[in-house]
Amino acid sequence: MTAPITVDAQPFAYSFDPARTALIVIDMQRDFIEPGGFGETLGNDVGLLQAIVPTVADLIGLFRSRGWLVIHTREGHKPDLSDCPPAKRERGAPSLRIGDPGPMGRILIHGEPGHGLVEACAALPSEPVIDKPGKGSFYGTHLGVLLADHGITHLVIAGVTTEVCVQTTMREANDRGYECLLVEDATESYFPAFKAATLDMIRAQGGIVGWTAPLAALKEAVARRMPDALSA
Ligand code: C5J
Repeated sequence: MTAPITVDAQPFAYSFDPARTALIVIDMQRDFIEPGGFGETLGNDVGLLQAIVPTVADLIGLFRSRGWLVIHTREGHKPDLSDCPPAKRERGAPSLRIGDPGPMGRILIHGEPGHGLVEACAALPSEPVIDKPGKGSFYGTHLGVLLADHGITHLVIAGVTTEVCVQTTMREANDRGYECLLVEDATESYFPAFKAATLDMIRAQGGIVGWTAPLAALKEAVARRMPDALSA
């Protein structure tokens, strides 16, 4: 075990061993973040999500600079929609639904332009990308096996949207025994009040779902413990 890194977090300090920690970047996909995608067709202001892209890229860069594990997820479905329950497809805006043709190809369908990650947060060929049919990253995926294979016990979490796929994944992970830190300024919602409420819920009752901290606190903790990471 390497000496732990301790982050000034809420509701109290978060300590992690980098060798047992993965960064999981949730659904930084064009369909949620860029104009013309699924998020915008649902009537949302994607500008809110676009604003965090540099911070998420910075966080990914921090992990890459140390050689720590980075995992990406993408929400999406097979072209025949066999993994998309009608209950999921039939809800939402009346205009465009999952699988319908949109400005960036079929909405949330594997391989379509909108399903891809935004360029600034693209995965390296060596980084696992988990394709998930649900909001949580464990449901219907091999994420649990992947984490077990790497001996991961701690997850640093970022991505969109805070109260949907990010929170669902964090709750799934918490129930499986992972110690989770959500990076506050590397996650965003179309609804600022929902983001604020989610951060409050996560760290309430002594960290019932986990911890939260800004990226600056994480970088400061890494730099304090490993000074050569300062440039990340
Ligand atoms: C949503 C997600 N919001 N990635 N997906 O439908 O949070």
